[in-house]
Amino acid sequence: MIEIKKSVCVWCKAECGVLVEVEDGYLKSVYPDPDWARAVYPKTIACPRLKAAKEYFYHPSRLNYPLKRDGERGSGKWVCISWEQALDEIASRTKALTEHYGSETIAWARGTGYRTDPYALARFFRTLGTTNMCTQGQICYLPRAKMADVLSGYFPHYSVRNETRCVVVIGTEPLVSRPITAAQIRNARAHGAKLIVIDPRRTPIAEEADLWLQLRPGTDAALLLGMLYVIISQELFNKEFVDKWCYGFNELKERVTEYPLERVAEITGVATELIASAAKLYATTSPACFVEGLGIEHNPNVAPALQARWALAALTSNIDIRGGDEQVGPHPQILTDSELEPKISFTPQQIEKQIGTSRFKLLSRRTLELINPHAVRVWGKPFAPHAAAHAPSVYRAMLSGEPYPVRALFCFAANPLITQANPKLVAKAIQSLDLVVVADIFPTPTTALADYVLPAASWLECPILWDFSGHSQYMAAGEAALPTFIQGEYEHKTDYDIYRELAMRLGKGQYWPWPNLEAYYDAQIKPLGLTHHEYVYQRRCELKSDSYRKYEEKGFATPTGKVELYSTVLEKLGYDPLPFYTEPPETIVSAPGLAQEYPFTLINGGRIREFFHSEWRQIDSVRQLHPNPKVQIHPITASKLRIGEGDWVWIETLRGRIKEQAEISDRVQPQVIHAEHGWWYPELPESQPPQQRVWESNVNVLLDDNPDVCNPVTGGWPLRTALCKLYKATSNDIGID
Ligand SMILES: Nc1nc2c(c(=O)[nH]1)N[C@H]1C(S)=C(S)[C@@H](COP(=O)(O)OP(=O)(O)OC[C@H]3O[C@@H](n4cnc5c(=O)[nH]c(N)nc54)[C@H](O)[C@@H]3O)O[C@H]1N2
Ligand SMILES: Nc1nc2c(c(=O)[nH]1)N[C@H]1C(S)=C(S)[C@@H](COP(=O)(O)OP(=O)(O)OC[C@H]3O[C@@H](n4cnc5c(=O)[nH]c(N)nc54)[C@H](O)[C@@H]3O)O[C@H]1N2
Ligand code: SF4
Ligand SMILES: [Mo]
Repeated sequence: MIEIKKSVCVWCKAECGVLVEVEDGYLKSVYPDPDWARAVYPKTIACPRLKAAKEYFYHPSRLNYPLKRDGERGSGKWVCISWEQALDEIASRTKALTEHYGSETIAWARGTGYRTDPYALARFFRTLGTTNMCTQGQICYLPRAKMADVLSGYFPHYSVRNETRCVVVIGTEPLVSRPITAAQIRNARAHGAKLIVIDPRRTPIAEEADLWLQLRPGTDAALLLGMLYVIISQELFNKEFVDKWCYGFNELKERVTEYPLERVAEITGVATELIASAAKLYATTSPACFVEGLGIEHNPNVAPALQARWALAALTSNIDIRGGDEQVGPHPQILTDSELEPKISFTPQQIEKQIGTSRFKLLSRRTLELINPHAVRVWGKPFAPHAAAHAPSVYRAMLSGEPYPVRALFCFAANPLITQANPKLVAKAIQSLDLVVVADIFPTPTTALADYVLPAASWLECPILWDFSGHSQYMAAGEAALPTFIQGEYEHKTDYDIYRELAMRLGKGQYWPWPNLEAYYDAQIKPLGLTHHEYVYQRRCELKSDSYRKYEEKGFATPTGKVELYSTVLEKLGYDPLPFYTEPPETIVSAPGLAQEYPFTLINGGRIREFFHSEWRQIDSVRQLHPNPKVQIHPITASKLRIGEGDWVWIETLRGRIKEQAEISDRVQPQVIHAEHGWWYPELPESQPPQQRVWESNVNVLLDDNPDVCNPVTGGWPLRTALCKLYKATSNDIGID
């Protein structure tokens, strides 16, 4: 029998509505859903991943049964075991460890959303009583979201509309990373919007811009402070809004006097006239909104850059207006996990034990305590309870036993051996543990170090309820299209089922009354008067709200009820309440001696259309489109170093070297190079030493995660500025080709 199921693809951040054709439980095809309501849905997506859905789902290397290590860690030797055995053994080993060391001895790692239901994941570890979550959110999305919550009472997740008159794209290339946002920007452009792009590379979106500011990597905070200088000194701000709705204008005004344009131009390398034009264009063209990305979040100046970004939006009264930085608010009728079960919160002792948050405080529960009463006042419910341990500190604790022993890691939907900075330290830390459990869809360098590898279901097998942790304009839902289990062929489990079945074995079954993920979603949307299945068929994808200037009634959801130019929350946490600029730890300015040997600035990670982080390298039809990692090098630099197009080159920093293939391009400046991230070689056997398979083209080998160089507020590690040198690989060290 052929059925058409309505699903949501989460293989990248477009999160497209799709229809899945299924015959007797087998996947026939997947294609875009023509009725998908997301505003500017590109109806004909030429998406290589979607095209390869069958190849992915039935791939011969896919994990189909639980595996138990049968040799040294990393030896590539495994035995297939039953789910019963795997879950029983994991539960009893977990119990033994928590009884001996306390539950905080369990650390957990997760990657980016939307994969593995974030609420269910958090519920599992909350019931276990451990706060030691390592999340990529620390350098992706959480700084943006939390800083917006702290300063303005809500995080608008890309609110470009046709009415938007000016878009500031900073540190992101949405044409690759967020196709829906890119389409929204182009629609707004077609309706007359202006576009300002701030990026050290001439990206395709920069080529479409009215103004492109090619700044020196890592200097965004200074650039935005320069724009504030212009807006304040030329009185381009909205006085009425500032008087009534902004807190700390005079303090900001004074701070900004430290950033006259000549100084900012010197720091950023952007001409004074261009900064002034960008400031004027932004301040005089309303509604205006920001589309910010990793150029900010992977930047050592992440916190003050975000403060300056919010000050710009506030001074120009672009907050919570249609087409500006909209404040959609959490969905009033979708229950968060804590609303469903308020009893299982962490105890103060467990919170106290979270590693790293007494030093890096933005993502701590203390911050939530400071802002949640105001969220309740305005939104009727607290902010999503994102609170993350400091991942580099947790990995160090595994090695040192300080501040206490961390002896186990549960890793769900993450591949830290490739995606975490300083991954050789991560590998050493994982190697040292007593218990390592990794749930994934494919074998990865991280599963290679596990004691138990659990075969997770993909989105094609899971129901989905998607509201982007309450921040998206959209709500969307999809149904499970394929079975998780076919006798004799595969035995996958949804992450939800894994959490639940482990929790039952650990005596925490009372917190898991819903037998499966769909039932859990039914409970979350119960106030809507629909089941999840009905939601998929009756609503599917919808805008959450379009009301504006809600602050006029209840104020902003901040302690002062105003947008905080001077942050009372940061002040209480012991940080500078105002934005400022500091030179990143490793640049030609801060480390001129080092720069003599390592003269280039390395940026990396600009998204690759075909891949999602470390995924898809084993899917042939996709890999063929982009077989090797590429490093962008300016023609002048390449010719000086006698590097030709397609040559393999070594990129070396103080921490190590990796090899990528040269792409000679004037999209970067001569002193800057851009390397790709996420690379490893699944075609090489897991049993061989990791040198070539895991490290050889892994850009994170080059990057630092030492807590001393992490941003003091967010804890983020500096991914986008490092000094490096570059030289051609000789024929002897040319491996992968
Ligand atoms: N140098 C450098 N490093 C970076 C970045 C960069 O730009 N430069 N970007 C950073 C950013 S922004 C992010 S978000 C991170 C991403 O970091 P990760 O999330 O660790 O990256 P992925 O490679 O997507 O790894 C996710 C793994 O989860 C598996 N998976 C997918 N869906 C599911 C599921 O539903 N359940 C389970 N159990 N497994 C699943 C995939 O097969 C894959 O192996 O990388 C960060 N690392
Ligand atoms: N196809 C695909 N799509 C993806 C992903 C993927 O892996 N593949 N990953 C997803 C994830 S998890 C995320 S977080 C998003 C991220 O997507 P984006 O936020 O768009 O981030 P990137 O593409 O990594 O980097 C954007 C730009 O930052 C610039 N940049 C580097 N340093 C600086 C700097 O100091 N300042 C400024 N202003 N810019 C700088 C780079 O030149 C690059 O063009 O993409 C998502 N979408
Ligand atoms: S992988 Fe393709 S189909 Fe899936 S969300 Fe991304 S763009 Fe859409
Ligand atoms: Mo990300």
